[in-house]
Amino acid sequence: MRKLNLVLALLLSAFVLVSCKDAKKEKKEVAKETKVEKKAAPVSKEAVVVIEGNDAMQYNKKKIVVKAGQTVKLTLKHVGKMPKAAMGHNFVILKKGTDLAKFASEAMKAKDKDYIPGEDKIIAHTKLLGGGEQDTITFKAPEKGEYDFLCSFPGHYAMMKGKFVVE
Ligand SMILES: [Cu+2]
Repeated sequence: MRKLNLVLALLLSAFVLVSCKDAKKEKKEVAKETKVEKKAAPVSKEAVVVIEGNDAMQYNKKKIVVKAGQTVKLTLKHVGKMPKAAMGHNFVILKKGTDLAKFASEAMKAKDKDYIPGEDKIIAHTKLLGGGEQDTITFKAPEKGEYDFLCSFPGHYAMMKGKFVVE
């Protein structure tokens, strides 16, 4: 009888040991999962945007979306072959409340400044490019909202415009 009790006690302690081990293992696994989750939600500080303009007076994007607080690295590529004087393209983002048509007509008169009439209505802009050229600009995303972008080369904004969205 005593022997039996001893065996039972041993069995019991072995069982306790095993279940303790299991509990530890589980804890470890939970910790692992939490770590993985943290890694899976990276906060990208930079938004890389590439937009193209062509000889048919078109951008290849009508909408660009970035996140508030991001640094935007934007590249405009003129993928056409025509010279700047005939088919120049730039990329201009306007401040909120700026009238697109009015800005475009002011820009038309600013040929000596590559059709940038002044910086006060502009959040960011590239250089004016001819076929085969490209320009990259870096700027801080403005506050959340929708902004107009356009090419300010005379007559282009009717086709070359879109929305720059900060969410
Ligand atoms: Cu253009």
